[in-house]
Amino acid sequence: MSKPVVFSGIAPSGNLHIGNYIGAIRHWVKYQDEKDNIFCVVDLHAVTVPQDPRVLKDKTREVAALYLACGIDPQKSRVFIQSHNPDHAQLAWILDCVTPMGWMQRMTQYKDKSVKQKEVITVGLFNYPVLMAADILLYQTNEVPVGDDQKQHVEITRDIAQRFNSKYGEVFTLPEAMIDMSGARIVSLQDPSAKMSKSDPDKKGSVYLLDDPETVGQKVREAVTDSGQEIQTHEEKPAISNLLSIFSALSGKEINSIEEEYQGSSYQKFKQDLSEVVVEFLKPIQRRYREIREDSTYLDNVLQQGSDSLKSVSNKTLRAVQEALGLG
Ligand code: ATP
Ligand code: LTN
Repeated sequence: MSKPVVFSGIAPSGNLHIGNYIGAIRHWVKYQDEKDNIFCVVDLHAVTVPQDPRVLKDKTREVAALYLACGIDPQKSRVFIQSHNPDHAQLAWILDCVTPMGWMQRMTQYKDKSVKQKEVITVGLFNYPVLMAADILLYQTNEVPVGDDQKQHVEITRDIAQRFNSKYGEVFTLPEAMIDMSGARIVSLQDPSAKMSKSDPDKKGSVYLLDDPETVGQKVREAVTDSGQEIQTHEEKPAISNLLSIFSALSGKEINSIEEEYQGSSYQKFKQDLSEVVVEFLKPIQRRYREIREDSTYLDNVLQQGSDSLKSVSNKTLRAVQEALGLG
């Protein structure tokens, strides 16, 4: 039997942080052997908000190198850059033409981002979920491993696929979001009511995968805490609960056992140990990252092979779509 097709991606719109790792990348790595994996650097999504062109090119390679440094193995997974395959933009246009405006207007990420956006809000930002649907549907994806914030986008992808299939015939596989509830929403170290986010202008809210040990120590030390003393997961203690989730995800220890270990300890001691856990976790990733970035031919080859091998897959879907619509 063939393996389930997994597709996921991250936009190179800023620095990757431990929320991206805990909510998404670690699950990609974990199930690599059991699935047919496709991991994309979604640069077309990044340009839905203004980007500096020189920075974007470099960030795109940085994100790809971080996928590999975190454990994505090009022998087991295909890694590529979205804009290297024009089928994504082409299918997105067609899906734009079958997606009702009202569906997009309900998308919470669009509502959040359009409020924060200081410059003009583009049609691209509004249509973002349709491009995401195209990414997923092009490869007849079964599973989409993402953090909690992307659930709504995967649901709309299913709705778009269903609408297309019922109007024009069964072309698309219906994908499912794979969301592991532990660590699906890591929150900002400065504001536990907001998720940790690449685009947060407050850099102290996020621990980036490429932060040096001193910066990690400082960010963890300065992380906000809740009233009281207990180091325990509780809905009234969102800041400490978040630090416990991070500790657990990056150390591999169960939350219960961490709570037991720190019973009666101070926040200060807990934070000190947490920063060590984070630093030790990041060390090998940063080392591999530097090796990969030093050998740009290797990275370029991986990305080229990824997109070359996927074009025949996406093209097959696109042709079926064109045929179904009577295009050409
Ligand atoms: P941006 O601020 O540019 O929207 P982001 O930091 O929110 O970026 P995304 O590119 O939207 O990150 O997300 C990439 C992947 O990481 C998605 O699967 C998303 O669900 C997951 N993810 C992002 N932030 C978190 C978080 N704070 N906790 C858990 N998962 C997250
Ligand atoms: N919208 C996603 C990034 C993304 C994605 C995808 C994730 C674009 N296309 C396809 C999974 C599958 C985000 O995390 N902001």
